[in-house]
Amino acid sequence: MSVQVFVAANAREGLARVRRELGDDAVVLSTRPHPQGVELVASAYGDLTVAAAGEVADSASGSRILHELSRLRGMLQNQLAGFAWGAGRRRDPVRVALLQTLFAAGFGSALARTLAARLPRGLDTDAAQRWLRQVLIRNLPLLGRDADLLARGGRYALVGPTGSGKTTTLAKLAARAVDVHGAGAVALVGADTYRIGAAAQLGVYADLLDVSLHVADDPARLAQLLPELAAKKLVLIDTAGFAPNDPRTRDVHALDALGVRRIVVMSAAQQGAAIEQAMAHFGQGAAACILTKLDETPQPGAALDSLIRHRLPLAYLSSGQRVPEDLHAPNAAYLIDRALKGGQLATPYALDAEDWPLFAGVEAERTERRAG
Ligand SMILES: Nc1nc2c(ncn2[C@@H]2O[C@H](COP(=O)(O)OP(=O)(O)OP(=O)(O)O)[C@@H](O)[C@H]2O)c(=O)[nH]1
Ligand SMILES: [Mg+2]
Repeated sequence: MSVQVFVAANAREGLARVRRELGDDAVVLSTRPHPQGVELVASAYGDLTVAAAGEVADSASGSRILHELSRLRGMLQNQLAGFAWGAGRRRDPVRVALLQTLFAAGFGSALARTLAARLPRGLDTDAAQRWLRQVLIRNLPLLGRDADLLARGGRYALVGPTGSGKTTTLAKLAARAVDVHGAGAVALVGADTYRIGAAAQLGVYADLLDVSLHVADDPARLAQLLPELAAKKLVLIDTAGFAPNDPRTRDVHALDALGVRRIVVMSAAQQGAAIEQAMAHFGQGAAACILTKLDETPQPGAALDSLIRHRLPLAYLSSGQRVPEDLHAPNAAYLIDRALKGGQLATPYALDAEDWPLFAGVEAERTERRAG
């Protein structure tokens, strides 16, 4: 086993040298203060394995030693990551505060890192937070007034995960369209023939609004139906909700071939990973997104993050169950302010001061490794 001693100005630099010379899997056996900074005793991981196999007759105790070493290695790496975080915070406190703001508000690390890397130099903390707010507002894609789907009309299918609010949102859109174009210009099509009660739910709205209602069990029937509805200014198609990885999501993409534009209906109350998965399945090639359940969402950061990264324009917001009242045109400043404010909520999921060094220290280590 070749054990080497490294002396460096600080722990982060020492760890970087250990990795450079002994590889990413190197095990740091001990650290202690040194007049020139810090002394690290380290060994390449492979050497350890060989030594353990050759020197330790009892394989059970050998594996215990390896296990113990690996535990120590984890502890030390966490500590070093903490040092790295401390150093990073001292060196660039404004950038670190910006990352903290984004993570706390539920934005993902990909967007947070991209924004932190573009933060102009020389800003103080307040100016950086103002810059962040402006950048987020500017980058949140909204459907422009000229592209308003109700004013322009067309054929739209509302797609998205189960229970995201597709049918309720469709009713809200239909009610508004009736106000603008009259009941005779609007048609509803039920393509949800999977869920019991789906057709009845749509039928209630069609009766209330006095608009025509049609049923299309499959894409072939929809292809026949659409020419019959050519005179309608707006045709709204209610689709069945699927889990994003359900093979039936193929039906959603069959709509494109019929010239039907997709509107993704997404609950902002879902966790980021679920939003991302749904966006990957329903969002590609979609015309717009409608975010629902804003009223049930203390932290809409993850949903906004997804729209920003996928460049999918937001057409409307839904913030309640009432038809048609709870549908609103989106306002980027309002949404971003809500998201940033959501980051200040004290929830059991918020990282507290002691968690940050570990979390962000690992981030700093990773960034440094990539840069090196
Ligand atoms: N709080 C709140 N509830 C909403 C909102 N939009 C819809 N809902 C409720 O969410 C539930 C599901 O709404 P639906 O419109 O049936 O959802 P869906 O996407 O059509 O559901 P499936 O067809 O089963 O996939 C209903 O109880 C709605 O009233 C909203 O913005 N806020
Ligand atoms: Mg539905």
